[in-house]
Amino acid sequence: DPMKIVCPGSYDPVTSGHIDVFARGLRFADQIVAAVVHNPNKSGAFPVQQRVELIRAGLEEDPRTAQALADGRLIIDDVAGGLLVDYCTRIGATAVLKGLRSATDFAYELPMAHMNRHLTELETVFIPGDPRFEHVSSSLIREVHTLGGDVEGLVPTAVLTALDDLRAARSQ
Ligand code: COD
Repeated sequence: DPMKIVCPGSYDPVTSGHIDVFARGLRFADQIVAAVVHNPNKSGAFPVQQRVELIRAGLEEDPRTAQALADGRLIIDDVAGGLLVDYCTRIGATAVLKGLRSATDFAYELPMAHMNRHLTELETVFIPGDPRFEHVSSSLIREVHTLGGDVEGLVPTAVLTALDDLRAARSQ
Protein backbone atom coordinates (compact mmCIF):
# COMPACT_ATOMS: atom_id res chain seq x y z
CA ASP A 1 0.00 0.00 0.00
CA PRO A 2 1.23 3.54 -0.66
CA MET A 3 2.40 5.29 2.50
CA LYS A 4 -0.09 8.10 3.02
CA ILE A 5 0.80 10.44 5.87
CA VAL A 6 -1.48 13.05 7.46
CA CYS A 7 -0.08 16.32 8.85
CA PRO A 8 -2.96 17.69 10.93
CA GLY A 9 -3.06 21.21 12.30
CA SER A 10 -5.01 24.41 12.66
CA TYR A 11 -2.76 26.23 10.17
CA ASP A 12 -4.20 29.57 11.27
CA PRO A 13 -2.16 30.60 9.31
CA VAL A 14 0.37 28.20 7.80
CA THR A 15 4.02 29.09 8.55
CA SER A 16 7.38 28.24 7.02
CA GLY A 17 7.81 25.73 9.87
CA HIS A 18 4.74 23.82 8.68
CA ILE A 19 5.82 23.94 5.02
CA ASP A 20 9.21 22.56 6.04
CA VAL A 21 7.55 19.57 7.74
CA PHE A 22 5.47 18.83 4.60
CA ALA A 23 8.54 19.09 2.36
CA ARG A 24 10.58 16.75 4.54
CA GLY A 25 7.70 14.28 4.88
CA LEU A 26 7.70 13.94 1.09
CA ARG A 27 11.17 12.44 1.32
CA PHE A 28 9.82 9.27 2.93
CA ALA A 29 6.05 9.19 2.30
CA ASP A 30 4.29 8.50 -0.98
CA GLN A 31 1.63 11.08 -0.20
CA ILE A 32 1.31 13.87 2.35
CA VAL A 33 -2.10 15.22 3.35
CA ALA A 34 -2.07 18.65 4.99
CA ALA A 35 -5.32 18.45 6.99
CA VAL A 36 -6.80 21.70 8.26
CA VAL A 37 -8.62 20.50 11.36
CA HIS A 38 -11.21 22.91 12.67
CA ASN A 39 -14.03 23.05 15.14
CA PRO A 40 -17.15 24.10 13.19
CA ASN A 41 -18.41 25.98 16.28
CA LYS A 42 -15.24 28.02 16.73
CA SER A 43 -13.92 30.52 14.22
CA GLY A 44 -10.20 31.14 13.99
CA ALA A 45 -8.32 34.22 12.81
CA PHE A 46 -8.66 33.10 9.17
CA PRO A 47 -11.65 31.29 7.64
CA VAL A 48 -10.94 27.63 6.88
CA GLN A 49 -11.16 28.08 3.10
CA GLN A 50 -8.55 30.84 3.28
CA ARG A 51 -6.27 28.67 5.44
CA VAL A 52 -6.47 25.99 2.74
CA GLU A 53 -5.68 28.54 0.01
CA LEU A 54 -2.73 29.92 1.96
CA ILE A 55 -1.26 26.41 2.34
CA ARG A 56 -1.65 25.93 -1.42
CA ALA A 57 0.10 29.25 -2.11
CA GLY A 58 2.89 28.35 0.33
CA LEU A 59 3.43 24.96 -1.32
CA GLU A 60 3.48 26.57 -4.78
CA GLU A 61 6.22 29.00 -3.80
CA ASP A 62 8.55 26.41 -2.20
CA PRO A 63 10.68 24.59 -4.80
CA ARG A 64 10.67 21.46 -2.62
CA THR A 65 6.87 21.14 -2.70
CA ALA A 66 5.57 22.81 -5.89
CA GLN A 67 5.93 19.74 -8.13
CA ALA A 68 4.49 17.38 -5.51
CA LEU A 69 1.45 19.64 -5.22
CA ALA A 70 0.99 19.60 -9.01
CA ASP A 71 1.40 15.80 -9.07
CA GLY A 72 -1.07 15.14 -6.25
CA ARG A 73 1.62 13.73 -3.95
CA LEU A 74 0.79 16.59 -1.63
CA ILE A 75 -2.85 17.35 -1.02
CA ILE A 76 -4.73 19.74 1.24
CA ASP A 77 -7.98 18.81 2.92
CA ASP A 78 -10.17 20.26 5.62
CA VAL A 79 -11.57 18.25 8.49
CA ALA A 80 -14.63 19.67 10.24
CA GLY A 81 -15.08 18.30 13.75
CA GLY A 82 -14.84 14.65 14.76
CA LEU A 83 -11.82 12.61 15.74
CA LEU A 84 -8.60 12.78 13.78
CA VAL A 85 -8.35 8.97 13.93
CA ASP A 86 -11.71 8.60 12.17
CA TYR A 87 -10.59 10.89 9.38
CA CYS A 88 -7.35 8.88 9.06
CA THR A 89 -9.28 5.61 8.86
CA ARG A 90 -11.63 7.09 6.25
CA ILE A 91 -8.82 8.15 3.92
CA GLY A 92 -6.62 5.11 4.60
CA ALA A 93 -3.74 6.98 6.21
CA THR A 94 -0.69 5.03 7.41
CA ALA A 95 0.31 7.47 10.16
CA VAL A 96 0.27 11.04 11.40
CA LEU A 97 3.36 13.25 11.09
CA LYS A 98 4.05 16.05 13.59
CA GLY A 99 6.89 18.55 13.75
CA LEU A 100 8.47 19.12 17.17
CA ARG A 101 9.98 22.49 18.02
CA SER A 102 10.78 21.76 21.64
CA ALA A 103 10.25 19.56 24.66
CA THR A 104 7.08 21.59 25.29
CA ASP A 105 5.71 20.47 21.92
CA PHE A 106 6.61 16.89 22.80
CA ALA A 107 4.81 17.13 26.16
CA TYR A 108 1.70 18.39 24.35
CA GLU A 109 1.90 15.85 21.52
CA LEU A 110 2.77 12.68 23.45
CA PRO A 111 -0.63 12.13 25.14
CA MET A 112 -2.37 12.76 21.81
CA ALA A 113 -0.11 10.21 20.12
CA HIS A 114 -0.86 7.64 22.85
CA MET A 115 -4.59 8.40 22.70
CA ASN A 116 -4.70 8.05 18.92
CA ARG A 117 -2.90 4.71 19.16
CA HIS A 118 -5.30 3.62 21.91
CA LEU A 119 -8.28 4.51 19.73
CA THR A 120 -7.35 2.90 16.41
CA GLU A 121 -3.67 1.89 16.59
CA LEU A 122 -2.90 4.98 14.51
CA GLU A 123 0.84 5.68 14.78
CA THR A 124 2.43 9.13 15.08
CA VAL A 125 5.80 9.99 13.58
CA PHE A 126 7.72 12.97 15.00
CA ILE A 127 10.24 15.00 13.03
CA PRO A 128 12.49 17.63 14.61
CA GLY A 129 11.54 21.11 13.47
CA ASP A 130 14.14 23.10 11.56
CA PRO A 131 15.90 25.33 14.15
CA ARG A 132 15.38 28.32 11.83
CA PHE A 133 11.67 28.09 12.70
CA GLU A 134 11.93 27.02 16.33
CA HIS A 135 10.33 30.28 17.52
CA VAL A 136 7.60 30.21 14.87
CA SER A 137 3.99 29.44 15.76
CA SER A 138 0.80 30.66 14.07
CA SER A 139 -0.29 32.53 17.20
CA LEU A 140 3.05 34.30 17.69
CA ILE A 141 3.14 35.23 14.00
CA ARG A 142 -0.34 36.79 14.29
CA GLU A 143 0.55 38.68 17.47
CA VAL A 144 3.88 40.04 16.23
CA HIS A 145 2.39 41.07 12.89
CA THR A 146 -0.61 42.76 14.55
CA LEU A 147 1.78 44.79 16.72
CA GLY A 148 3.79 45.91 13.70
CA GLY A 149 6.69 43.41 13.73
CA ASP A 150 8.26 42.05 10.55
CA VAL A 151 7.62 38.32 10.04
CA GLU A 152 9.04 38.08 6.52
CA GLY A 153 10.90 34.81 5.97
CA LEU A 154 8.90 33.03 8.66
CA VAL A 155 5.72 32.60 6.59
CA PRO A 156 4.95 32.18 2.87
CA THR A 157 4.63 35.53 1.04
CA ALA A 158 0.88 34.96 0.51
CA VAL A 159 0.51 34.79 4.30
CA LEU A 160 2.27 38.17 4.66
CA THR A 161 -0.31 39.68 2.32
CA ALA A 162 -3.19 37.96 4.11
CA LEU A 163 -1.92 39.23 7.49
CA ASP A 164 -1.70 42.78 6.09
CA ASP A 165 -5.27 42.50 4.78
CA LEU A 166 -6.53 41.15 8.10
CA ARG A 167 -4.86 43.99 10.04
CA ALA A 168 -6.23 46.58 7.62
CA ALA A 169 -9.76 45.14 7.92
CA ARG A 170 -9.52 45.17 11.73
CA SER A 171 -8.36 48.78 11.90
CA GLN A 172 -11.35 49.98 9.86
N1 COD B 1 8.35 23.76 13.21
C1 COD B 1 7.98 22.45 13.22
N2 COD B 1 6.72 22.01 13.49
C2 COD B 1 5.82 22.95 13.77
C3 COD B 1 6.12 24.33 13.77
C4 COD B 1 7.46 24.72 13.48
N3 COD B 1 7.82 26.00 13.52
N4 COD B 1 5.00 25.01 14.11
C5 COD B 1 4.05 24.10 14.29
N5 COD B 1 4.52 22.85 14.11
C6 COD B 1 3.79 21.59 14.21
C7 COD B 1 3.07 21.50 15.53
O1 COD B 1 3.88 20.89 16.51
C8 COD B 1 1.88 20.64 15.17
O2 COD B 1 2.25 19.28 15.23
C9 COD B 1 1.61 20.97 13.70
O3 COD B 1 2.79 21.62 13.23
C10 COD B 1 0.41 21.85 13.50
O4 COD B 1 0.52 23.04 14.25
P1 COD B 1 -0.76 23.97 14.50
O5 COD B 1 -0.43 24.93 15.57
O6 COD B 1 -1.25 24.50 13.20
O7 COD B 1 -1.86 22.94 14.94
P2 COD B 1 -2.48 22.55 16.36
O8 COD B 1 -1.42 22.17 17.35
O9 COD B 1 -3.46 23.59 16.76
O10 COD B 1 -3.29 21.21 15.93
C11 COD B 1 -3.85 20.33 16.87
C12 COD B 1 -4.74 19.28 16.17
C13 COD B 1 -5.81 19.95 15.34
C14 COD B 1 -3.87 18.42 15.28
C15 COD B 1 -5.37 18.41 17.32
O11 COD B 1 -6.07 19.25 18.20
C16 COD B 1 -6.30 17.33 16.79
O12 COD B 1 -5.84 16.28 16.36
N6 COD B 1 -7.64 17.60 16.79
C17 COD B 1 -8.65 16.71 16.21
C18 COD B 1 -9.66 16.19 17.25
C19 COD B 1 -9.11 14.98 17.94
O13 COD B 1 -8.96 13.90 17.38
N7 COD B 1 -8.80 15.17 19.22
C20 COD B 1 -8.24 14.14 20.04
C21 COD B 1 -6.73 14.06 19.83
S1 COD B 1 -6.05 12.73 20.80
